[in-house]
Amino acid sequence: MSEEQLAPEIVEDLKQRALSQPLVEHIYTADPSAHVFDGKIYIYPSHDIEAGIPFNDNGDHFGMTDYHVISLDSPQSPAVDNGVALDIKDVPWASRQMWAPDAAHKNGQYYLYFPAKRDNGLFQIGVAISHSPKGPFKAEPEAIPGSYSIDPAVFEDDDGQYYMYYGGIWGGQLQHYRNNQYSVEYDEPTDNSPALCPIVARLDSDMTSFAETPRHLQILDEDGEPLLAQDHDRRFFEASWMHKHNGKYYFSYSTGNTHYICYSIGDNPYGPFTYAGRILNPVIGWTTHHSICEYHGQWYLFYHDSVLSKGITHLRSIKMAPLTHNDDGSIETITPYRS
Ligand code: FUB
Repeated sequence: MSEEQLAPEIVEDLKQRALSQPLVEHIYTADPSAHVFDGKIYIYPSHDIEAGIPFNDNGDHFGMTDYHVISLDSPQSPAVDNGVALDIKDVPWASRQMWAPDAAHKNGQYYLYFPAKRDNGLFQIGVAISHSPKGPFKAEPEAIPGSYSIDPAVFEDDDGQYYMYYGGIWGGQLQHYRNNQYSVEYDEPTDNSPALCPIVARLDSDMTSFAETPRHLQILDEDGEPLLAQDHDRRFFEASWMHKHNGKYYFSYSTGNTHYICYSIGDNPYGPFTYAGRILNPVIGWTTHHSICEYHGQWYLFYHDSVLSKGITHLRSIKMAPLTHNDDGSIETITPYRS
């Protein structure tokens, strides 16, 4: 393994200063997508493992093979691991790398959305269905038609429509798509061009297909101009999430190589969204990925870091912390370790 571990004394110091502790420590978990279903908190994370694949910039060492659902009766309750909810061997179209999932509930059915690579090395997004939020989930035989890239996040609007936000650059392959078509010739835009943005599509009433052609969502700066590809502190990288607060739509995401969770605000599920600031400062570990949900009037941020594994990027642990919306609609920035 080419990743270096943090020294024991640094790990001990980080544990003491950590804003919150891992929700579970018996397995590594990451990319927590949290929802309140039936009055409980259900978290749909990636299940990190040491797959024995050498570290590379494509993220092949993130070689996950199944999902576990973590539940909490309330924010103060112990987190419960509900066992294997879906295994890659039961997904006919997928061959490897089960990355960040999300879930949705409609009419008594629960839908687990997840990215994985096919045999040809391309990511697609699949769906699996259960009568219980804990699973087990049964995978549809094929991936969602027209889906690509990674990190699906499904948002239910107040009018009962569901929208999927997805995409991630570099290992997530979004840079190889234009107008929903793949070409290895397509790449990241040049520095002064608008940055690549995430994709949004409304889900069909069956929850297993898109109701419309997926489109890019725009993230604009304070002057109404698209964020540029060179603006690594603010441009979209991966880890889409949507929540609604006081009638406004908050699209949040990871900036990847600069390690921030940022947010932008819009007036409808498609945007455009205007960049509004940082939600989470960098954590220990390369990746940062989050979700936001409300429980009994208090908002929470769910996130991960690599302190438990002593800094190993692909062995992460999910955490949660209270999140505050200020009166002006801004979100207070969270720093994950006390100084
Ligand atoms: O967990 C694998 C990948 O790492 C996720 O899909 C990304 O968002 C990053 O957290």
